[in-house]
Amino acid sequence: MDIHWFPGHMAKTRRLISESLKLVDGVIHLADARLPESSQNPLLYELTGNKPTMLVLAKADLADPHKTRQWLAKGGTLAVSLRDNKVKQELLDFIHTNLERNLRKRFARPWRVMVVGIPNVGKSTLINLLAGRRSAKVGDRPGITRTRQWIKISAEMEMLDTPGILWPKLEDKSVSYKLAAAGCIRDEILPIMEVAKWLLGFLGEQYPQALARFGKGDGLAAVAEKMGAVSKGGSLDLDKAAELLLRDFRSGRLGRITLDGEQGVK
Ligand SMILES: Nc1nc2c(ncn2[C@@H]2O[C@H](COP(=O)(O)OP(=O)(O)OP(=O)(O)O)[C@@H](O)[C@H]2O)c(=O)[nH]1
Ligand SMILES: [Mg+2]
Repeated sequence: MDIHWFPGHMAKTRRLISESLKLVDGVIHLADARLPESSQNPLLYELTGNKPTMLVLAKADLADPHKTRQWLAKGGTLAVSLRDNKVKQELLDFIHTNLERNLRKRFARPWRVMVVGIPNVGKSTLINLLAGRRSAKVGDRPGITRTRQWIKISAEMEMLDTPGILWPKLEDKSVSYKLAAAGCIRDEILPIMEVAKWLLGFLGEQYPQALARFGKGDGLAAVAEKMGAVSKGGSLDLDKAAELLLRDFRSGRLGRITLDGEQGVK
């Protein structure tokens, strides 16, 4: 699979990030703890160049804690649940330490930090958590933030929220499935049935307990049966089953699952 796509708003975001770079002291590259490797956008590393960049993994509450620990063992990265207000101080300390370590000059003005990442990872949620108010629009689908927005975090820090951006060519089939399963690619880009079948295969191999409630039946048909996905005529509705399976994966109802292997192993 070679998905060639780069919607106009992502090309615009690429320009916007490049132009904003000179205004900021550092960059938070936000990725998803369920795909700590595949959700890091290589295009963003290219764009941000040697600007001090810190990697933060959001959605740690949905990820396999064992794999997250393995992943963090190298150090330098923070994994958090942005649903938990208690991580606010930990995040602020992480950001301050990173900026102070990487910047020789301390300006009289507040720190300026830009938050970048693929769609739907939690960029706006992170900013709202730090600001202590809902300044940035948040939503459980990709493409919520449409333009850049400066938000005051405190007297010492301002943050720039940016729209999510992917890279122009999704070459690796399994990366595309992972991004789609985690809700970072709109459901229209990849057929939902294909994504759900891939997820079933992955879970069957790596997290069989997540599928236990569907019984020993076969694939999506078993999911449709157990979840009552039946069309008007009474036959099993596999599209609906695919949708329900993905919904349950994304919300954590299937358990805490990480789709990437150990660091460096996809
Ligand atoms: N469980 C869980 N959900 C989270 C976490 N962080 C964000 N979310 C949810 O993820 C969804 C996307 O969050 P946003 O903050 O809108 O993501 P974004 O990166 O700004 O997305 P775009 O603006 O579309 O690029 C929302 O439903 C959030 O509530 C987290 O740490 N854990
Ligand atoms: Mg956003």
